[in-house]
Amino acid sequence: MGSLFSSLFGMFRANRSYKLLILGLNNAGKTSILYHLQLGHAITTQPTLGGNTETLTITHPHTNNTITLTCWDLGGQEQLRASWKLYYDHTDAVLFVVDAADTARFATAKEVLHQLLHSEPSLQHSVLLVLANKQDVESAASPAELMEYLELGKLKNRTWTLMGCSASTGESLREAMNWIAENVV
Ligand code: G3D
Repeated sequence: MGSLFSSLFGMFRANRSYKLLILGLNNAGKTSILYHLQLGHAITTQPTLGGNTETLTITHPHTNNTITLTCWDLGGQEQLRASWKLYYDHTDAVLFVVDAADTARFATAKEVLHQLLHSEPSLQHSVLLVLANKQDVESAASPAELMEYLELGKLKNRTWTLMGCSASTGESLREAMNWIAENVV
């Protein structure tokens, strides 16, 4: 089927549940990444928070591996912030997606990311993968440029990385999931 996820299970440990959050500003490409990952699978549960959240749960039939991905927009929806906290507990990894071609919103993305990491105690132990998405767009900032812009060097006591990717072409999504599988303890 060409599904990325069917091969992903080989990367993750058996008999273990993984909880991943895909977060970022609207239009960053979160839903596209989610759909890319589930290609060939039809195991989707539908929005629970006013239509802004999508959750995908995949269980491997033989290894009892379960991977839950929850995806929502950060920024501009203050009224929902309290409900998001329900999803933070026991998060293994945060995938923070940035539209690398949308330079006008880098400042907002940076603010939202740092606020998230500093104000959510339940995310303290999550690893962080920042995805500089839309690398197929010519004007996109490079991963190195975005890393500097987002001031990721300021992060202390956290396992993190930044990778470029394209949800349109699928570029680097496999590497991204591999990094998560290797870095979640
Ligand atoms: P969101 O879930 O973060 O809000 P979406 O973002 O996944 O809905 O994507 C927003 C728009 O960006 C979509 O375009 C989508 O096709 C596009 N997009 C997502 N990822 C990429 C990428 O890697 N490269 C390019 N070129 N476009 C991307 P539309 O036009 O459908 O709104």
